[in-house]
Amino acid sequence: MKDITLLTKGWSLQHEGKALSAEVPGCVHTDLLAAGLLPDPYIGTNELDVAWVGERPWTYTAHIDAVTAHERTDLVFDGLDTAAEITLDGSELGRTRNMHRAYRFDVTGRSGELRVRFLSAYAEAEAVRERTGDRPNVYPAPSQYIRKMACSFGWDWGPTLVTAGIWRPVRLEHWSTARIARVRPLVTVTEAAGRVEVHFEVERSVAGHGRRLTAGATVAGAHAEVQFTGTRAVLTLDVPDPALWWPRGYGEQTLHELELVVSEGRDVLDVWRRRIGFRTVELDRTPDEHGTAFTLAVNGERLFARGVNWIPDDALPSRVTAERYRRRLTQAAEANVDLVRVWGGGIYEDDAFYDICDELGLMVWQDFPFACAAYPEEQPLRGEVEAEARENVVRLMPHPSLVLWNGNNENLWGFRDWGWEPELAGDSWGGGYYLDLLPRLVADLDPTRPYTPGSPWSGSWERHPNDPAHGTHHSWEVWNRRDYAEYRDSVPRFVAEFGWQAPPALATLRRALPGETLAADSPGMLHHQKAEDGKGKLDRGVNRHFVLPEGDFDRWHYLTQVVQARAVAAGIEHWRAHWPMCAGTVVWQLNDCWPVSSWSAIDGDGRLKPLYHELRRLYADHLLTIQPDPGGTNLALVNQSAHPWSTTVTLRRLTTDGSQTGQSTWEVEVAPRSVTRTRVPPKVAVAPAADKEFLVADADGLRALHIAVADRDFDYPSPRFDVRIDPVDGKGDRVDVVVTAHTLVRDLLLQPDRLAPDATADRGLTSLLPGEEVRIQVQGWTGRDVQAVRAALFCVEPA
Ligand code: BMA
Repeated sequence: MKDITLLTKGWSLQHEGKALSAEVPGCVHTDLLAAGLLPDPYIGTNELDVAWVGERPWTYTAHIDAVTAHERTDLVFDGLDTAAEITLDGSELGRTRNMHRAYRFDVTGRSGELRVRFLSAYAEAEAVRERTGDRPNVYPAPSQYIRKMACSFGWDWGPTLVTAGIWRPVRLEHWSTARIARVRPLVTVTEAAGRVEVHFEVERSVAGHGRRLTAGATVAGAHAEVQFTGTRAVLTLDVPDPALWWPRGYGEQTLHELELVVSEGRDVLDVWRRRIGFRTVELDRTPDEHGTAFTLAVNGERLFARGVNWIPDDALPSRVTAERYRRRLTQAAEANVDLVRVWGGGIYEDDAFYDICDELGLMVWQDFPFACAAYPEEQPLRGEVEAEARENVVRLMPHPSLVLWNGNNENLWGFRDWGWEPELAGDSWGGGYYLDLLPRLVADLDPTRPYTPGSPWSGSWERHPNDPAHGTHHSWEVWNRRDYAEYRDSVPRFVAEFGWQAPPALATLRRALPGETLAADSPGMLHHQKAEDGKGKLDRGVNRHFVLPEGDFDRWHYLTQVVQARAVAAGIEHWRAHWPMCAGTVVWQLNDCWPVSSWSAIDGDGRLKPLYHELRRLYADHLLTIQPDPGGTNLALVNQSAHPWSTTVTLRRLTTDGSQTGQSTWEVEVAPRSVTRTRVPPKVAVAPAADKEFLVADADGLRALHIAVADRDFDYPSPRFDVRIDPVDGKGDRVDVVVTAHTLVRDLLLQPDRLAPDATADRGLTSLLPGEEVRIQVQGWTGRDVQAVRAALFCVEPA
């Protein structure tokens, strides 16, 4: 049986003549941090002072001993970041230049000093650029000349921290006769039968060549065996009536262990195990009267994808543990998200990421790692891209959560629309990867899964790649130049990116910017804002709705977070109400990789922005919304559940002092997976310029509130409310904050981190009518000080 020795201990990092103890997996930054030789790059402007780390070569060393009774010993690196020369006892084992690949070297019978010398990623990228010539890039970074996480070089939400190191596990694998080299389970489901075709390959030792081996595969009670003398074979397992895997909200996430055992006689040589799921996935791209659809269907169930974009959860990605993935993905699931897009400027994530998505029923859309640049197709890059894609497609294909491969982020758009095409003058730019190489590889290796060449993509060069009527669309004009209400001006077929920025929680800012007197434009705030004119866009976003609070940081911070939540709500409410024409929204972005002002719903310290709580409402099976459109005002009820939704809608017109001037009540039944839209009846409608009246709709505990004018033009009363703290018996670390409104209280927010840095609240923005109360569960703070709570509470104030 194969034997594994993990090589996690005994590593050193050479630094200025000293050998620092090194952590593997890890990276130079984490080792220097642990040794106290580097200031935390996430604090203040330290990022600038640590730039040198990415600009020089680094060497890791360890002693290895590969002497065993086995016929073969392989040294296996699951990931090297990035350009490395590897030597054992002074002789070269190999060179690498791709962070997205694993590497295996035959070190049979050898022992001695293992050295992994990393070149600076800049030096490697420059050397490749010399060979291929220059290509356009949205960012100044040379990210397209090296197969390394692109955002390592900086992004519009990320620091420039050019990492190097052994970022994934290393081990020695000792084996004899044969080892399992590659397994591709092709899972299909027809009528009531599941089938797994297990395509596998083995590597044989010299002595193992031509020997008769047995391979046996088992899943869900089905078993098949084959005897073989070559290096590859296929086993087919039929499972009658298998329990299916469903996305969350649609059914169970049943997983079945698939096991492949290769043996010779009674000797088990190697075993491979993964959890698979029985489910089908299709992507409907049929032309119709509106353009070209982009609708995912799982097990035949067409669905509106409730998505978020995922970026690497740490700018030093080796720090992201399985626990951290679980925490973050559970947060996504608890916000009623059902699809996570792994964005192309990051990485193919660790297996743990996809395991957790399998368990939580989160569908995964995986970008190949190409983003926002023209990528040369010359060597050495072409061979790297092919090798990396082959390896990762095979690695990830067992996961039922994986529903879509996507060629790149925004590169088809950039080629056509951002001036690349003329600038390239015929040079390669990656089109051959996205439109030829990658689809061929996916069709060959993983033919049960759909592939799309890019996001956005309209399906044809005859159309603009970002044409909202065809395929995927990235909606960025609104954040960049317009008011969020303008999300309502179009109905794209699938919104794969859109979003609005807000700063992180106050406790996150205080930790990241110690000693700074916080202001919207204080130096640390500006350093931790990487987007072009980010602060200007935040200010203009606030200013369209509120009076920009000059010199009042807390108020600015609250209002930017309100505008972020409202902006994303405007988009999702409108687009979801247009199902099935629009078949998904993927919010930019779920998470952050350091403390920063960004489009994220969860900040760099893991704290929740009000947007996070809003997502839970926006992505629930039942959504109630009021939407203005040029012809009047509509009320929409979205029912994404499998059951009819019968409810009573009460629509009221109220004045700012709380009196009611109109009401209409009616029964509705919304069919499963569908939307009902009703015009607001004229007798309750508010005039387009109404500044003293507003609409409130209630149904089944859901609430929608509609004010026709900008908040700054609305005649808000001075908000008045009582605050009470209710201890919660038996829960030592919890209290309930109960707020009772005496006036209209709009977008009330408790910022729990103002009570204690680690305190959390179970809700975000809440609007109360006079007389209504809300109970906010606060975890991690048990004070009794009502004044402290009042200081952590915000709401909309009259202009
Ligand atoms: C899109 C994304 C990212 C970027 C985001 C916000 O371009 O694909 O590249 O971070 O918008 O600008």
